[in-house]
Amino acid sequence: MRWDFDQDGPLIPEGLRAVDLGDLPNDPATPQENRSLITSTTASILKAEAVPLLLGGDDSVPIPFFAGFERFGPVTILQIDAHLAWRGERDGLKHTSSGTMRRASEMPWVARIIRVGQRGIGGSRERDLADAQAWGVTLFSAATVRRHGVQPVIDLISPGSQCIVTLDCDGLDPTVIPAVLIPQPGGLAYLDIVELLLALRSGRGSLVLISWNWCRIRMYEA
Ligand SMILES: [Mn+2]
Repeated sequence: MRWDFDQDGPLIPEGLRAVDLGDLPNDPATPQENRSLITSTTASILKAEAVPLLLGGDDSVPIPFFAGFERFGPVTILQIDAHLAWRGERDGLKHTSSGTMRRASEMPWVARIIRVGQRGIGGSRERDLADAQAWGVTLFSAATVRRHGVQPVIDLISPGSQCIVTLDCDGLDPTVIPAVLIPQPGGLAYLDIVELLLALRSGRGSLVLISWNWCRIRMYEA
């Protein structure tokens, strides 16, 4: 058994088992089929009362992942990202990495959205920010986290709520993960993420799920 110093415990606690389902088929006929496959796979894992962990893709991949929770809500989404991702559409397309959280906000089973790590121009337009705030999104910019740590974020998550954690790698500082599409200095530290996840595991969220998006790998919508 491997000891994990971040958790101050075993890497995988007793009674839990990690199962690798492998890659989903990566040659769907259409982007819509690709999204449907992510949604149906997520829903079937939840139906089996397991915790889905999605790795890979760009930051549009969480949209069909969130869609898989339709019959398993209400959920709180904790998103760590340098960007606001609240664009209505980009180049006429709705399911892009620029609109991830706006799409999430349109899902009735998403009760709350908490965002952490925004910085720089964050890919955001002023009206997108106004829309996000009007919806009720709570934002903790990277500068706010640097000033106050992650405890104010943890305090906002109701104990026992179902929480989806979605981690866009560009939310972390590029000295931690440089292989993202648009590296931007000033991001969260590795241990900020560890602290957030451990707080959720210890009873704040009854369900912790991570979609870990390597922004370097693009998933295009036709
Ligand atoms: Mn991002």
